[in-house]
Amino acid sequence: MIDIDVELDRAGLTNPHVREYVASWAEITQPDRIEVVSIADDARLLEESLAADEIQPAGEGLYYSRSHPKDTARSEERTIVATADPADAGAYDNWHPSDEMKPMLVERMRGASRGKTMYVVPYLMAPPGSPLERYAAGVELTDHRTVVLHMIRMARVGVEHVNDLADPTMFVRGVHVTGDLENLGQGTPDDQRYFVTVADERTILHYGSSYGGNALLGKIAHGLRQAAYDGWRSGEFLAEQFMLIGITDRETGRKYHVCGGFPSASGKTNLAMMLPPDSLGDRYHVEFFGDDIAWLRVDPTDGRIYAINPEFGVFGVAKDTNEFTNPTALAAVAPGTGTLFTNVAYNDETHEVWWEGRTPEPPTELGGWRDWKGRLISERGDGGRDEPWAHPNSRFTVTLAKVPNIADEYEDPKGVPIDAIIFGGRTRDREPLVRAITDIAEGVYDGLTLGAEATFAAEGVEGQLRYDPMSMRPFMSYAEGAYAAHWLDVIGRATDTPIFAHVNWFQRDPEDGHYLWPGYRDNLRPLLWLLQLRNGEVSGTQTPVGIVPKREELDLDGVAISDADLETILTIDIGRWRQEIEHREEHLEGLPGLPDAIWQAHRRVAAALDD
Ligand code: SPV
Ligand code: MN
Repeated sequence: MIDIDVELDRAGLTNPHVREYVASWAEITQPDRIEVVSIADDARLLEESLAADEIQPAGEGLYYSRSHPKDTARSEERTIVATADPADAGAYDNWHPSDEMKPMLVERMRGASRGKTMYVVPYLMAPPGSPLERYAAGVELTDHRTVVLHMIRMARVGVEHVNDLADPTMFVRGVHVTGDLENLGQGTPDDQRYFVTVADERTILHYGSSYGGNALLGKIAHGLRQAAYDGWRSGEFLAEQFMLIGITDRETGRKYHVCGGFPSASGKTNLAMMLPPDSLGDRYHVEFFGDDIAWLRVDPTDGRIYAINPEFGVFGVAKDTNEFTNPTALAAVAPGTGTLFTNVAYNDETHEVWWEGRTPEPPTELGGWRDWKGRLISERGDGGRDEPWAHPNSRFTVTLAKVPNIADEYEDPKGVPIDAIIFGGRTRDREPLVRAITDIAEGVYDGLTLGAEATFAAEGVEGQLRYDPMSMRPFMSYAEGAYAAHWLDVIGRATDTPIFAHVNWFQRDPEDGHYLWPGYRDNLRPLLWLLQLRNGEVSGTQTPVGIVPKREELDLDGVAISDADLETILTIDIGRWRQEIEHREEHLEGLPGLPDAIWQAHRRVAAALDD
């Protein structure tokens, strides 16, 4: 039996409740060694991982890792929220009784760390000193060193974050066991994986993966699922899959903050890291706060909604990241940043990395290049042409501080006041460039009816949305009715309410399919209009589904768009909207216990469309 106390003493981990929790799980998983880590251990852990060939060098201060080929993404089917109360079951949270789930997880984890090290990762999911700090402390126990390297980049890691808690029992208890990835039946009826958040016990038990949100328990298991549940139970805050940016108008000296949700593959990271278009670059400065999670609360001093990004880093999708789509991200992963790339293509000889969309064509000199599975491209038989080199969910992991336009106040414990909350999906028709919503219930209703378009027949009916309320579908941790009521309550308590808006960068021409709006940097233009609308500087045109810009209200200096295309993206297609309302009705009926205010908002919009 290992002497746990010796290691906990060495690391200065003094919280008796954390010590007890570590000891009780060590008894279950039975590791050979135990090691408490902090950010100061990063360099040593990198050296050890390189020596053990778990990661490879990818240039100066850059690293590369491959995951097991059967373990490359979050699994929604295997992700479960468990509590003691069946009323927590919603349409999306995959609720199971906790007294059924816990013994199953303990069984799978028993003895699973024999021969391995159990890393103890104490962390904080908030800037230190935040009013929400009491919900932010956690400890992840993991058997995987690469997961530790990721956690050090994605969360604030160190014993100081759990030693002196106001309530020493108030930390999230996370246990991550990788399991035998070769033999877990991933994706089969006999799938052995379980990713369980026991929300009413603030316990997270993940078994059967070492990838992303399946394994970095601070990020979405704690930062979204657990935090959403805590925010609701306490009544204090919302935890959402939102990006968060700041926009400064140098001419007026005013500073604005915008947060918002976008289903995956809708360009959320690109938007969060956006630079202003050249013609507006002198006047406006855009700052990055976060690309994936925001916690929102009402501040009693000024009655405004304040947001923090609880994360410490970015776990960004590599695919299609390039000088045009996201120059900020490329600068953030440059040499010397400590970036860890996962499942991109890697060159054994030059230590370069590459992914689809990094350059229009893959490297022509194939020598040394291996795909994400480790196969030499030159020996693949397709000359590198047929199968992708990088996995579509390949990632870069880097701390926020390395993002060149990171906001000065990103660690401000208070957070930043929110002016606008936006939602956006990938929609080829119907959704205009931007429509603003000033009524709170209609704004929340809009978030609840957010969706991403089904892209091919297998995913659903063409033109019909896969609804993804607030972009939280994979992260819901209690019933949607209560979730909507909590939104109405928190935003309703603000005395200075943010404006809501729905945005869409992806309208296409029905004939030739070209995108009507150039997107990327130019996306700042509709956001500026939205902020001007909130300030009363423009008035827009009221439509049944919100306020759209009059064309002369948008600053379009230097934008390549035809008059006809502009007309289309600023116009409401009433026929298509009536169709959508019917789909929405069905969608809302599937969300149990929605508040009356949401149904009334729905009926108001439907009636306005029929006028
Ligand atoms: C997402 O899938 O929305 C992510 C990545 O942010 S993961 O942390 O793996 O969930
Ligand atoms: Mn995400």
